[in-house]
Amino acid sequence: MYRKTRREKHKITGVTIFLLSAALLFCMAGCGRKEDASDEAESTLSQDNPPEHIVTIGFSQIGSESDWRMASTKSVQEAFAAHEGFELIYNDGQQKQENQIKAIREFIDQDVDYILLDPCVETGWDSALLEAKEAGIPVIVYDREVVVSDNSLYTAWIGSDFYLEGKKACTWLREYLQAIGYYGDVNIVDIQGTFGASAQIGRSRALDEAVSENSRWHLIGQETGDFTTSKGREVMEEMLIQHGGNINVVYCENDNEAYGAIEAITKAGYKIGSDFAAHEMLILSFDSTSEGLRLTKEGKIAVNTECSPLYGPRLVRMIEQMEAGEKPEFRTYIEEEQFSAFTGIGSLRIDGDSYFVTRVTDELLDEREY
Ligand code: GYE
Repeated sequence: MYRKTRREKHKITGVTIFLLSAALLFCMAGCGRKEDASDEAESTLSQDNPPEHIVTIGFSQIGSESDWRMASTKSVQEAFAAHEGFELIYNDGQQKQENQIKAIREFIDQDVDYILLDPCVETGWDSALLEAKEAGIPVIVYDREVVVSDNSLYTAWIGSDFYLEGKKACTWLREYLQAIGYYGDVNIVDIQGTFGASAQIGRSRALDEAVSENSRWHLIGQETGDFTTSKGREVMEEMLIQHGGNINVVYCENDNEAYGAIEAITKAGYKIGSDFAAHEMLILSFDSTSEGLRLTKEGKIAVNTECSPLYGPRLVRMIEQMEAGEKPEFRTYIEEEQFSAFTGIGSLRIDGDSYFVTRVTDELLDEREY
């Protein structure tokens, strides 16, 4: 569908250029000229061996801020490299929207066939996506979302339900506190993701809501750790200076922030755990990278809510589908799990649906691809 529209546009431009050039040549030659033998041979040759159509895809990636991100880049690059006929042009946005917008414009100039976009933040894409649309280039958004005034500015989105991820984490916490018989006050700090990113918006919103629904839960600190280990550590250090051992739960919006938070807590002389009277702190995290799961198995991360970065094969399928003239689903959520070393909670019930909580085993760690 999309390719046809694009080709049609090229055809119109091509025909116009051809007619103009033909007229020009005719005038220059005075009365035209006969095709000579070598011209004929050349055109026969190109008809017999039409050049293979290489599908070019401009890939605007956010950056390399986390283990998740590196795994996502690898997954996309490997999946397209494994299929003949695709050429992926990678661009690292260095966590800046302006770089990603610049990349989109460069891809348009290069006349790529598709643009693949993982948007660092949700808003501010309207003009760049409109330019892509006007150039007839379909844009596939994946992982994080874009919020635009006109949804026809992109072709499809595939990603996680970040709000549901947050709800799973908060529901697990509520169940866990009940399971250990803790009914006191819970002081929570939130190390948020990059402001304005879908993953931050959904996960923070779920926590904000859970706090307003549980009268004994108190959100005493909330600051961005930008999804990185170093910023996660820095924010945790500041929170410890401010609140000391009064912090009970640290809600890290990704695994890298959790690595940093654990380092800061340990360095400050506190322990990870749920003996709040002894000033232990409970860590919640998202992503479930292999290092994140290792820490979960050790009990350093109490619950790790999965967010899969393995989009490569899914995106290849989507583009193959479009190459075949089919229209992909406009929105697709991927399914994800939750992991913990605590065996007291087998599953969670959220809005009428059940979600299993998987125990982290060595086999699971061995199989983990990222
Ligand atoms: O959780 C984090 C990464 O957009 C889901 O971005 C992604 C998030 C992921 O940097 O680790």
